[in-house]
Amino acid sequence: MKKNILLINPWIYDFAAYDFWIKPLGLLYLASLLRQNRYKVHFIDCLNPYHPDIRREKHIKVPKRKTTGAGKYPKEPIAKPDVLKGIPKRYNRYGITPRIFKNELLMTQKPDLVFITSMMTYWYPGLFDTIRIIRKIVPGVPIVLGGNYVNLCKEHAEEFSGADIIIPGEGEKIIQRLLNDVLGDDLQYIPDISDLDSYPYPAFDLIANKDQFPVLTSKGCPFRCTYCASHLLNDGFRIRDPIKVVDEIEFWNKKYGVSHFSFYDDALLVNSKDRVIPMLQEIIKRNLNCNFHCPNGLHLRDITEGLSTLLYKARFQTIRFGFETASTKRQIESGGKITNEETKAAITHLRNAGYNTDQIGSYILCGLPGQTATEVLDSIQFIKSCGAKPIIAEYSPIPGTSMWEEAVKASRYDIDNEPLFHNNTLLPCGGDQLSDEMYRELKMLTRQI
Ligand code: B12
Ligand code: SF4
Repeated sequence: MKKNILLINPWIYDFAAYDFWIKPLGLLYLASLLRQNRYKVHFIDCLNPYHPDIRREKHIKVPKRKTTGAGKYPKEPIAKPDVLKGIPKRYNRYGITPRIFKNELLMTQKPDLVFITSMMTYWYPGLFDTIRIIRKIVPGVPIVLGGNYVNLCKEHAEEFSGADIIIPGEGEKIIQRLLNDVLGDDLQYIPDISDLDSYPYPAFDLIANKDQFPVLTSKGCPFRCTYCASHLLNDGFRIRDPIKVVDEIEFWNKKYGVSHFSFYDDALLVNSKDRVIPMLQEIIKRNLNCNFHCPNGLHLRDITEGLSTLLYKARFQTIRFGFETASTKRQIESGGKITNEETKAAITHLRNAGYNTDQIGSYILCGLPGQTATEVLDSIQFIKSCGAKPIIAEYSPIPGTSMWEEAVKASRYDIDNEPLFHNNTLLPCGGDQLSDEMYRELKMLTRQI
């Protein structure tokens, strides 16, 4: 009989969470690989906003969703963890209710192994609750935990998560050894880590909400920005064949009629001549009836007149850039990924190609160690003057990044020992020069035309 692996996408517990095209892509890649190796997989998505039983939960408001696949999650208020008690904001569980989750577990055939993923480091309370419930309902089954929280806070996960096996890094790299150690199995198919096109497509059939699908055309990033963890999460910068990416998009479009796709790349536009340009040309040539979104910050430097026209023609509707700051000093010190002149030129190209202000969102980091409100204000005004929309991205300090030591010193919380304080909502590194009140004013300013 085939062995059975249960995959779980855990809850988010946070002050705020919005489904900005969030899907557990890494876990779905692993699901597909397991299937290719003849395992039976079952998936429970604690974040499924469309679970049919949600409507029966009288205390839960059924969330509004957009046709693009973004939207609100079902949510219910829960008690804050002790260390967050002083924060005057509601804390919520986002996703299905514990009752629905328990029912799902009870209805599932007893697995041989559980795989659970994790995303933000400060979302661990939802993850731990998920693990506790799995333990109770399916006792004696080994629970394997991976994903970003584990990659960035391995010791914390080992000490507190309650999982049996903690696996940092890309799952594809260790899956052979893991399944051999735990189940005594030898895999027949292992992808070549250096060739992303050797990976089977993610198991999107497992997700209920086939409203939009994420796409990866690469892993990693050639830059090393001081605040970013990309290099800690990926084994170098690797790219896919752009035509094979379009094959995948067309495949999902034909199979499920999915017409919205979001790119999860860290560096979608880098080396555009060999990657994104042929991809866009192919999308246009095939006349795919799809819309594309880039919620993750793109590199403005690579935007030219020609690339802007192609993006527009290929129906890239949501454009988000990682601009971060207009301070030349900080731009250089944090890695030099962009200058103000390049930003201005890129936005002009996009506007000339047909994009309006609202479609060109530019992330501005707020709450970096030592950052003043004036720096953020200047950045907002600069982006507005270029004709784009400023969007504040509150800084979340990440262990292992080069800015980490500085962040630990600047933070008003013990971020070194408590991942809950990495939460961007807390503006953990915002000091006297960027108080909560100043932050609110800045945020208001981004909304004014
Ligand atoms: C796409 C993305 C987003 C998307 C949503 C993606 C999602 N699925 O949720 C959007 C744009 C919404 C987003 C938002 C934010 N993000 Co983000 N995001 C990413 C990004 C670029 C990719 C994640 C991803 O899906 N990768 C692709 C898949 C294939 O990889 P994976 O899930 O990690 O899975 C692999 C391994 O982890 C492992 N694995 C995973 N699960 C399991 C399970 C088992 C059992 C095993 C063995 C292995 C395993 O194997 C998988 C396959 O190789 C990461 C950076 C990165 N490169 O990872 C940042 C990242 C996770 N985000 C980050 C941040 C800071 C944010 C924001 C706070 C930014 C801001 N200031 O606004 C917001 C917060 C969102 C919120 N509060 O709701 C930080 C993490 C911060 C933290 N403290 O944890 C990261 C690391 C980026 C960074 N700056 O360094 N993000
Ligand atoms: S360019 Fe973007 S993804 Fe790359 S290191 Fe800098 S912030 Fe991270």
